[in-house]
Amino acid sequence: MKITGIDTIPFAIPYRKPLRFASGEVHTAEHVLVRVHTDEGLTGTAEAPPRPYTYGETQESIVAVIDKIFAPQLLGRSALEREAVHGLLDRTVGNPTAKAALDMALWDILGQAAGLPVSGLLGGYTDRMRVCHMVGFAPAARMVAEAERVRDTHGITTFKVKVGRRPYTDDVAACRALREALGPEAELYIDGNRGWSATESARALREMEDLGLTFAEELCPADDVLGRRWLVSRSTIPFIADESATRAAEVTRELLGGSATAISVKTARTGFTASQRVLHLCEGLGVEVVMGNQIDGQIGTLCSVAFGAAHRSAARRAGELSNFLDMADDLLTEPLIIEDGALRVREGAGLGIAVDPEKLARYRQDG
Ligand code: MUC
Ligand code: MG
Repeated sequence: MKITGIDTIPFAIPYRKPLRFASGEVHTAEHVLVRVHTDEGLTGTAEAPPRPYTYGETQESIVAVIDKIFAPQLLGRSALEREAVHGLLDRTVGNPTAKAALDMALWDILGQAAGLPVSGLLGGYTDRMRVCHMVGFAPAARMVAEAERVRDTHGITTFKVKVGRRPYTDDVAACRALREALGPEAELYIDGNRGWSATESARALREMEDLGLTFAEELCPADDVLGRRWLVSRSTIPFIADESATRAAEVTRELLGGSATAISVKTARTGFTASQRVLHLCEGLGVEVVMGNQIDGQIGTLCSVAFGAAHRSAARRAGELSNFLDMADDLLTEPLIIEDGALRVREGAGLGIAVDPEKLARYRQDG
């Protein structure tokens, strides 16, 4: 089955409420819809979210690298030979979300060709994941109100709290307010997006020791190598590497170097093929994983839950699958629904992504 065409369609959907965190903020989902067409009439679909503050990609760069570099390499190749495709993509460094979208679109084609759901092909462990909601920067009372609304509306009881502001005591106060409002049954962990120094992080962790946090993620930069190792060595909770350890090689380096003790897996940046490499590496090393959120839209979220639910070690913890709730709209004909704190995998062959043509026409930016 040969690849005959690749569409890269930039689109923009506003957020009702922007998401703010230490390394940036998102007001509009300016993503790229990626579609891979084949000579047998099957089309694979995925979504690439540019995150310039994390990977250096922009919406324009994603379109350009696919149109100018990847598409010419892939046209005419078999859509079922992912290893060969990755051999070609890997000749270009960087561009993780562009490569990941192509990988997931190919898995979508594989699933459709086999008449099987991708989640089943990947591992088929379960049909849903518990959902964790990510709470962005705001005054403490607004963060509490958001968490309570999400809990009451969707049954979500796990929250990742964005930290990394200065003074760090503002974030400590927000986490304390969340714990007091949500009670001991809520699961809370924090993500600093490299906003604090190692010493600020250590102080903040000490002052939050009684809050029962499950994890701490990227509190300080991994590039502050010795400071980060010092922090991780004294942390009493697992320390998640997110943006500092994306590819398997980085994961190995950060874990063996003592700069992390758990890993965030994001299909938006490693697709399914490289996410499996990261996941299996973590299993082999005996390290916990969390399914992270790249501030995905509904298409990206569907990919994330398909992968997370497929694997025992990924499905063990709540996945970060709810940020699309803050978007004013989305592209799917049938919107995702989070009920009783869980999101289900889509049934049917492939990934089950059906894009609403009217919505795509409304939000696409390429004329
Ligand atoms: C996260 O887990 O850090 C914010 C920046 C980014 O790259 O992803 C989000 C969420
Ligand atoms: Mg993170």
